[in-house]
Amino acid sequence: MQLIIPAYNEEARLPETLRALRAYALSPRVVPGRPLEVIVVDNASTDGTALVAAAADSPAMRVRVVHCPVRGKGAAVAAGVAVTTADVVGFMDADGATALVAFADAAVLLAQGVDVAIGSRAVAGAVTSERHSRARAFGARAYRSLAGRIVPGVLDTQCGFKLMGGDLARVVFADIATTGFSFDVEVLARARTLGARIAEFPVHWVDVPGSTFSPVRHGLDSFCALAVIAWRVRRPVRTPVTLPVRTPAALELAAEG
Ligand SMILES: Nc1nc2c(ncn2[C@@H]2O[C@H](COP(=O)(O)OP(=O)(O)OP(=O)(O)O)[C@@H](O)[C@H]2O)c(=O)[nH]1
Ligand SMILES: [Mg+2]
Repeated sequence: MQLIIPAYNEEARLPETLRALRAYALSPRVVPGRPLEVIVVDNASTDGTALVAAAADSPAMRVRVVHCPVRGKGAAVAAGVAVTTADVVGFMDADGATALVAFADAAVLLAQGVDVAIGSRAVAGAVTSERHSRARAFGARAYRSLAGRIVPGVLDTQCGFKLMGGDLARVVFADIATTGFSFDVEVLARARTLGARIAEFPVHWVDVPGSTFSPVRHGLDSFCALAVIAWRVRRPVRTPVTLPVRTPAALELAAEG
């Protein structure tokens, strides 16, 4: 399995996340499609993000650093997916906000035939500790309700943890135009257009200080991006695409997880 971590000025938060991932990946039967390879995608970081990522590389868990020329979380994740080859591809935030048991929960869904397993803070069973300001919480609620119109039935498009079939990920991300924080909504809408089965599962999520999301700088962008996505995904797909079917090997690996 290949896991993408977009990272912008994450020298403080990334090392602990990579340490925890390595320990988790080494514990038995937890990560689908072992061995786990991590692809850290950096762009424009002005700190030692690339250095701390490279330092975490080990035979037990390979860590590769990819540089993305385009700014933004969406652009970074897309650049990461573009270099993947694995049967199962995932992405996760550098802050380690989502408890890693999410791998095991997502693996169960993939083994059951789900194409996109998304961590959610909004379904029954989720445990969250938020420390966001009232203004941000209000913005998040408005955002969720608009995003829910684009991908009906999905309650939390923005949790940073998602796993999906590798072939599906490569097809979907090849066409993604959203470079910022709203890219998840376009990914889910496109995946659904291709007939993918999407399932949310509850996560344990803690707010980790040091967010790169600025409500003022990124908030308005994120809402505008939703309008563009709604317009883009309504347009007919130009070339007919067949939904890639995961191989039995991928399903077995997921089940083993
Ligand atoms: N490469 C890259 N990564 C980014 C960029 N912007 C954000 N990220 C990464 O995207 C992930 C999510 O960002 P966070 O800062 O945790 O923000 P968030 O999860 O949307 O919001 P919070 O709830 O405040 O944590 C982190 O791993 C960031 O480093 C960017 O421009 N380039
Ligand atoms: Mg975060």
